[in-house]
Amino acid sequence: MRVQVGIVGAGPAGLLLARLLGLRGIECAVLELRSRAHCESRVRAGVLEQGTVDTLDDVGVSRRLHAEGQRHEGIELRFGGGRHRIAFESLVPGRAITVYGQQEVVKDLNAAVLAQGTPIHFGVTDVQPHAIDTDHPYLTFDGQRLDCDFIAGCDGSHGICRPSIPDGSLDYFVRDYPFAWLGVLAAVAPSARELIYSQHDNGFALHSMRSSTVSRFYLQVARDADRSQWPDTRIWEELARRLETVPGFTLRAGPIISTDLTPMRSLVAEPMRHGRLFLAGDAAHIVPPTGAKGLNLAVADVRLLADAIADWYAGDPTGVDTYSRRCLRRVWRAQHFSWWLTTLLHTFDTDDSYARRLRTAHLDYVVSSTAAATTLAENYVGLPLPTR
Ligand code: RFL
Ligand code: PHB
Repeated sequence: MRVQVGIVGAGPAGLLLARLLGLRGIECAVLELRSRAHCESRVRAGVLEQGTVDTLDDVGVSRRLHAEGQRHEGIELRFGGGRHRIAFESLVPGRAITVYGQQEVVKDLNAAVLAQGTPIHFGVTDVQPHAIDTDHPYLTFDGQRLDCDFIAGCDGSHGICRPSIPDGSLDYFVRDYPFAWLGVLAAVAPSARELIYSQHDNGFALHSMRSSTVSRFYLQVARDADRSQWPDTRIWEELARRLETVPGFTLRAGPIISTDLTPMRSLVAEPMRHGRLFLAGDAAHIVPPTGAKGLNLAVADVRLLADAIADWYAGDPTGVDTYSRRCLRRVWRAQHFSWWLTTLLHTFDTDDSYARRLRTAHLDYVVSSTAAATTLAENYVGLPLPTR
């Protein structure tokens, strides 16, 4: 078997790359470890930046997103019992976020990629990149061989592509936080129209949603927490406490559909290329979910990668040679933003009364200064996407 680009991983990065390349007439194939049903039901991100929505519009994969997703022109910050709206419509006019589940994006992309005739091999085990230092790289899987000009490693943070790069070729930059997020999906109408990020002495809480009947919440918990320590009644009590305001706020509770635990971590592997293997999305970098940047960064990476590969086939290798440097600029901006928001909104075991006062002063500045609120808003809705 031979294609121009072999893509490992059918998450948002791999699927969008397959779509972008397909539209340019570049032949590819996608190899995915898990089943299609599994990929389409994994509950993860919910916030799409303006540039991500624009990209999905460009590739003709946004009909359902516009029909079923919700456009939000603000978020709320809560601390000390107060509530403060960060109003995108006045701070960053014309830019907004769209709340639409990542698994819905994946469903829409799967359908478009298969419809354009690009094969997605689901449930393949033992994928392995070879000869990435040569002009003739190839992938093996399940006893088969796929020759290609380029390999795109879009296989997430636990994938095989990054570890297949020879030891010592990548620099790693890592920050582990001493806590995790307990994610909760519940069959209950959202308790507010917009997302609420709440800083509380007991820890951070986030109110988000998926539809008019499904809410999504997150609670800061210990890094080694386990679900048995968090029975449903404790989850609802803690959410109500951490989201509390003066005057009161009523949190709607309902049946919990599922929970998940995400240890908070930042990681960047540089450069995002080794020979003919290009890394994109979580395969190259992860951020704590506080800034809602992970999926959006994956989209920004593969936009650049698709252009770079198309230019290479047209005889211009510049884009391929500068791919890593151009991606990393945005990646590090997102690293900083995610670290900043995480530090601002979470509690740390090392906090003393001085640290708590500093945090309150910082939050107070963010919600009372137009300059500070604009910094939050423009990073949150997403800086303009890079061009070639
Ligand atoms: P993915 O989605 O992990 O997809 C990688 C794919 O590769 C497959 N794979 C392999 N395939 C073949 N061979 C192997 N050896 C393989 N190993 C793995 C996997 O099965 C999978 O299908 O990476 P990608 O495409 O780079 O996309 C990244 C995003 O998924 C991730 O950054 C976001 O989910 C992060 N994130 C958020 N991002 C946002 O932009 N906005 C948000 O609101 C947001 N919220 C979140 C999040 C992530 C969370 N968790 C669970 C980590 C909230 C949470 C709780
Ligand atoms: C979500 O809805 O899953 C979500 C929203 C905002 C975040 C992270 C996750 O920062």
